[in-house]
Amino acid sequence: MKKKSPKTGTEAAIDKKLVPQPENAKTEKLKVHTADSSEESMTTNHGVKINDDQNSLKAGERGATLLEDFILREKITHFDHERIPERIVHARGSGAHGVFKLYESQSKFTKAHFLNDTETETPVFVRFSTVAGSRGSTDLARDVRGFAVKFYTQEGNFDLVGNNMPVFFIQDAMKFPDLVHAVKPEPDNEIPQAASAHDTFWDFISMMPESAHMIMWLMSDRAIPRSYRMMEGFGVHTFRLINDKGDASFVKFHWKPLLGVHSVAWDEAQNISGKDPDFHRRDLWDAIEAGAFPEWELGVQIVPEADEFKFEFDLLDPTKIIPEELVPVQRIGKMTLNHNPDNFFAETEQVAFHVGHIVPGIDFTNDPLLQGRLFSYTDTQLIRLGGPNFHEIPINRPVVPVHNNQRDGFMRQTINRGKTSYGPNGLGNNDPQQVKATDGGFTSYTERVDAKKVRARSKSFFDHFSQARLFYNSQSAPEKNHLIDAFSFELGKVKTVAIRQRMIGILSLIDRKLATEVAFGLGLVVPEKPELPVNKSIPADGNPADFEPLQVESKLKSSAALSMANTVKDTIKSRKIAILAADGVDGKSLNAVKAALEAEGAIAEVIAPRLGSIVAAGKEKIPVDQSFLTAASVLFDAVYVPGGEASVKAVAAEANAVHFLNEAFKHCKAIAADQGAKAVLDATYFGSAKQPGLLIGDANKLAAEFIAAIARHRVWEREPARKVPA
Ligand code: HDE
Repeated sequence: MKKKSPKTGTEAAIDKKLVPQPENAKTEKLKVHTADSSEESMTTNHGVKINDDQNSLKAGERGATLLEDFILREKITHFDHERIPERIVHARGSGAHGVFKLYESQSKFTKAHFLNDTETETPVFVRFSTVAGSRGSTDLARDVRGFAVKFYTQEGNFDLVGNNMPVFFIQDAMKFPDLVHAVKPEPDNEIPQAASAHDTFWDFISMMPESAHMIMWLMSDRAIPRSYRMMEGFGVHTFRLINDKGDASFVKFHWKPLLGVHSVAWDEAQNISGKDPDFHRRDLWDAIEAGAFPEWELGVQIVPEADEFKFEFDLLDPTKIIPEELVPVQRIGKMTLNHNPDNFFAETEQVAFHVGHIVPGIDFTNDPLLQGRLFSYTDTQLIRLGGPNFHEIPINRPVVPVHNNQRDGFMRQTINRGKTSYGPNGLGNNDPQQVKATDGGFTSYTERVDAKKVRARSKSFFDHFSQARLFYNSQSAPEKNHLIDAFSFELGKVKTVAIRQRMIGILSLIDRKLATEVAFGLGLVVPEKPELPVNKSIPADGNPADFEPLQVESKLKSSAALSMANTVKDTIKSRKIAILAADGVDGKSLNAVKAALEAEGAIAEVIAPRLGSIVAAGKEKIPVDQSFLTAASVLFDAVYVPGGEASVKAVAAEANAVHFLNEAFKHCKAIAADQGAKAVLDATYFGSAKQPGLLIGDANKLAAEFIAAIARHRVWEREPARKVPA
């Protein structure tokens, strides 16, 4: 049930003094403006009460509008300036408020207060996003998902600005603009929107062997999540933890969703993009509104400093994971998202994340991608949010007071008092004062640096294929098939044959069978010895021989954590199940399954030929949630067809209902039908013969088996058997 508190996350946080208004500012506390608070007077932005908001000021009833109408001009001017530049990447997103609670103190590794104190609930704001598409693009693009978390800690804001994939395309920030230019719509015709399946992306990738590992993740089903609530999150880079003695450890951050990691099928994703491009947004919003709060556990992989060089790969290389078999992920706390934003623009659009927002006890490493990011995030906010005061926007404010000698600038909110805005000063008690490290003042890790200034990359970054292969070897059979299909689709959309051929070369260095399957679909052959295009991604004066990728054979042959098939959980909480019915439905058959599904926390919707209600065989009225016109199979996880002679006849004769079932079958969803509803199944292309995930029987006995089948997410083993495409 709805558990929403009347306050927004930001407002609640302000009330609890978690997000303070600027110190000394005369600004009023934010007021909750709700549609039913009818006593509010309408005013201009300068507080003048408005008498007529319906008509502009004219010279006579039928005359010209007068320039002196300051109320009209203020309103239109504000409207004209409503848009701000969208994020250059991650423009499309969705946010939510929540809390983080630690299980056990991590003081052995870090002095960060929020990772030491198990009593504190740290407020968080999370923004999920796609990367390539514009703000209005579909949620279901094949893409990486952003997973950015702002922790409002007692020592300032810590932002964990991660993705749902643990590695990245490139090793050096220098190449980021090239990568993004390549994946964005092509510059001559601005096609395609939110898609990597085009020439410029694969042209670039086929010449960047370092992206081999990441494109395996991108072509896997991880790139088309079922829900933001069912994605893992990763900090990607290796960071440092520092304890109160100054000892450092390396750390990789993980988010593990308690609902498991699940994806949709590619055909499903493309359909959802048309039927409900806001599918992920809606799913997150609805789940929170319904009180089915999404949860993730924060995991850490900790590597002692002494073990820095113990691995086959370089800890600083962002194209590598630390396999969980080598360093287990310890789950140290839980994040719960429990509050939708009140205003998308004020919160989700204006939130400004930055990998450089760290707190004492956490520090950076020299990962060259991370180092470049440390510059980019402030820089991008300056243009996007219009100036250096974006930290004063409520969603970005820390929960602790801010005092420093920074002043003025566009849209300054704080009204600083006094004469001094410099330090040291004698006129103002030398305030604000610096803080000793022992009292929480931030000090950087004193890493020893003794090096030549060079533009170069370490040889230890040159193994590009072994972890791509590890990923492939770790996938289940259906996951491997989906990878082959995804490469075939994406490269099939590439028009330049030479690019496809280069990609087949790269794939053959990862896995020959994968390359052969993809090449077959593209009408190409796998070269005996692929010619590596490395000479295109080296400096002008570089010797190609010095840049040959290393051919490393990983000792580890597969890693269980890399397959989503190993994350299936025993729950159908918040899953959506369609019930196809019409007048004359057997009410007992419908209600028994509906009640059983709802008892497990699922959402069961009755879909019928028209809205309103249907009349069951026993004459009771059953409310209809959606009609066949508005509902679509791709927006549900499973389907049930209850009995009742007239209903069964009507549903079997309804083309949209039969299509609904055909599609659900093709997308490997659990389907259940009452014994008396066989005729509906016989109208589909798959019929009523015994098949995995197709359950027919008495409604009361069916429910438990149906619930177990839905909890498995998809019946992927049915996939190869699909005959006629729905
Ligand atoms: Fe970002 N990235 N990024 N990125 N990134 C941005 O900052 C950038 C990278 C990530 O919901 C931008 O405020 C560079 C890796 C997320 O608001 C920009 C490089 C990872 C979000 C930027 C990277 C990310 C961003 C655009 C390579 C995963 C969305 C708007 C050196 C660990 C945050 C903005 C949100 C956003 C730059 C690579 C994650 C331009 C230069 C690796 C989740 O500053």
